[in-house]
Amino acid sequence: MTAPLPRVLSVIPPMTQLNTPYPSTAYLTGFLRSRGIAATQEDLALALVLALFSPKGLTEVHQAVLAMPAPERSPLLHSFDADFVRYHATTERVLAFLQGRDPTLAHRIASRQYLPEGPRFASLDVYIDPEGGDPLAWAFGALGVQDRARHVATLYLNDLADVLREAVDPRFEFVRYAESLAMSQPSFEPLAQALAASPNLVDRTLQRLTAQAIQRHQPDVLLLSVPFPGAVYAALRIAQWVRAQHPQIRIALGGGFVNTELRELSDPRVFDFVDAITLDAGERPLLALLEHWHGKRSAGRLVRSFIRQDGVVRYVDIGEADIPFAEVGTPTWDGLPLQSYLSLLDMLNPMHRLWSDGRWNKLTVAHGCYWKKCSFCDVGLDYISRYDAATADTLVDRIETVVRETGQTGFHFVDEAAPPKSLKALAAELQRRQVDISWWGNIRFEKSFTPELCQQLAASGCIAISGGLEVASDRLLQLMKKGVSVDQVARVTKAFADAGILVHAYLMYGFPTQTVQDTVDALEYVRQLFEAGCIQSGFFHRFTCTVHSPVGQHPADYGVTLQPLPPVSFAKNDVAFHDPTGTDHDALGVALKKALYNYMHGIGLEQDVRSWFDLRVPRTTVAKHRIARALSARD
Ligand code: B12
Repeated sequence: MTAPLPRVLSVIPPMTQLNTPYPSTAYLTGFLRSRGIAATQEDLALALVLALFSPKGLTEVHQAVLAMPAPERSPLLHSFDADFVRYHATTERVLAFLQGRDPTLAHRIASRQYLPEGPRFASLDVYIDPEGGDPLAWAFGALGVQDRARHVATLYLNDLADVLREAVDPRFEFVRYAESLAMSQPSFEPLAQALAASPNLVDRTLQRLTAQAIQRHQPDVLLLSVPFPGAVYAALRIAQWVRAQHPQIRIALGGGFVNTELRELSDPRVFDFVDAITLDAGERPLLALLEHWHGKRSAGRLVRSFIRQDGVVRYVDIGEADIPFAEVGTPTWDGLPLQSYLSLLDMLNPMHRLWSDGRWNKLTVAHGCYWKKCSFCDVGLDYISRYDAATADTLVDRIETVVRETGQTGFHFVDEAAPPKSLKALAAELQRRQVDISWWGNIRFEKSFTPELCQQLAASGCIAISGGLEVASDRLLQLMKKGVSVDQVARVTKAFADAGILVHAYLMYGFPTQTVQDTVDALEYVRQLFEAGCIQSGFFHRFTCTVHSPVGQHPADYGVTLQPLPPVSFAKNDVAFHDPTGTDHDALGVALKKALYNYMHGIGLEQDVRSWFDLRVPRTTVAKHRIARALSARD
């Protein structure tokens, strides 16, 4: 008599994001169910925040504040204590409002007479209406009461998160938790020490939620998904508790952080917490693990999995092929509390809000990247290198299934770079089937995104697009093998903007050989792109060299030398480098971010870009109407 198939529970550990579930558990649960395996899922990231910010949770936080000697309490903690009754009385209503369950409360929240206001509300003081009118009218107009209230409620939650950080756990954030304990940490020691420490209020709350989840699902196998370094500590706290209370449950770890940083894992202590750690796409390794734990496959025949044998870490991979993308099944959000996600409004920018506001379904248009050449990217890793597309038919089938299941029609396509050909076919199939959705995603600003294609994508529901302009410099874009030019990016982004699609540009600074002049000129290009209405939002990332990227693999080709890494037994990803160009990117970065923040609020676009720099910089060499000329060339 064969043993029943295992019951599998997939968990998103704290912290990833609050407005919609990070999609990995939905993907894995959908895949396992398509193979007849009993699979369920839980989002303990959202559950933790809802518990800590509930009236009961805030009372526990308040007790932690009161336990601190008064002289040690900061003004924030004093004002929290003074306003505690108001916080306790309002938090449940605010969460319900941010979940969309009590929209009429918006009027009271927006009045700013209802909620206590802490230091985070100072951010509102920068807005002054020249006529002395409503300083926020530029953002919300006369009727935008829902969004105005959402912003006020978000500042209220940010104040409470600051209190939690000061009184309970400085490592806590809404989108990452104790990130530094894992991010590029060559040794497991920092994590081992943190996990050996006695649990604080956050840990105890997470334990309670884990116990309830285990009770609810009675799993045989627990899958912990860690997409980012900011989810590792909590994942191991969950594993620690499950291993102690339910040693029969098998525990596996996987996800973006693992796939990028744990490829040279050798510290056996990690397996005091988990039984197996898999690399890259999870479908195939998972089937192998489940068969192994079901006694149907030997450990020697696992797929891309780290296990511990005789106290030593072993990497096993018999090389079975991955499940084709067209056969990984349709993600399911079944089991996740879709009505409980919190739509926050932090940054007052129409594009930027998409990352924190709205319960978006998440899907992938194609596995991997069709370009996979950019010098700063992990082009050698499977999530980039293995390009595997599905037909538009399959994609729209998945979309229709997800809409039927969730009742919601918003989609964030999570591709590294969605291929224009697939997006064109997808748009045509959506229109042919008259499937109405709203969607946004990431692309390369390549020339095949013609004005006609952008119009068609808009007609198929595309509302926003993000893409990499990186350093706006043709020399550096060439060195990066990005395959685009500044003029081309201007024309493509304008085509999207003209089609009514919001455009966000990923910007970079600090790339090898980048000079001060390159930086000033790049900012001038960005200024002109905002001025011409090509882009509405952007984010300046400091270039980080990773060991898997072409820069990390062939530093000499980029004129830099890598700093030696200490011996690695745990995580390896970022690597420091020396660039003889000697540009002070730290100082320049401050100016770039300040300018961009203002440009995104429509401020300072007429100013000479040198005015943003606190240090002396040369005048730009970019002609005043360079972007305008590039656009007229298009016409
Ligand atoms: C979309 C995206 C974003 C979006 C949205 C993020 C979100 N919260 O949803 C934005 C732009 C906001 C973002 C931000 C960041 N991102 Co990002 N992001 C991505 C991207 C491109 C897709 C993520 C996704 O949805 N993938 C689809 C899911 C289904 O894939 P998956 O999680 O990998 O799951 C598969 C496998 O890993 C495996 N698996 C997953 N879990 C498990 C568990 C078990 C037990 C098993 C067996 C298998 C398994 O099976 C799954 C199905 O095949 C990935 C790269 C990628 N292509 O995956 C980077 C990526 C995850 N991001 C990364 C990083 C670093 C970040 C930031 C921390 C950057 C920063 N410094 O701010 C922030 C974090 C912000 C946050 N907390 O949200 C890194 C993480 C790697 C690392 N070093 O840890 C990645 C891998 C890219 C990279 N190499 O740099 N990101």
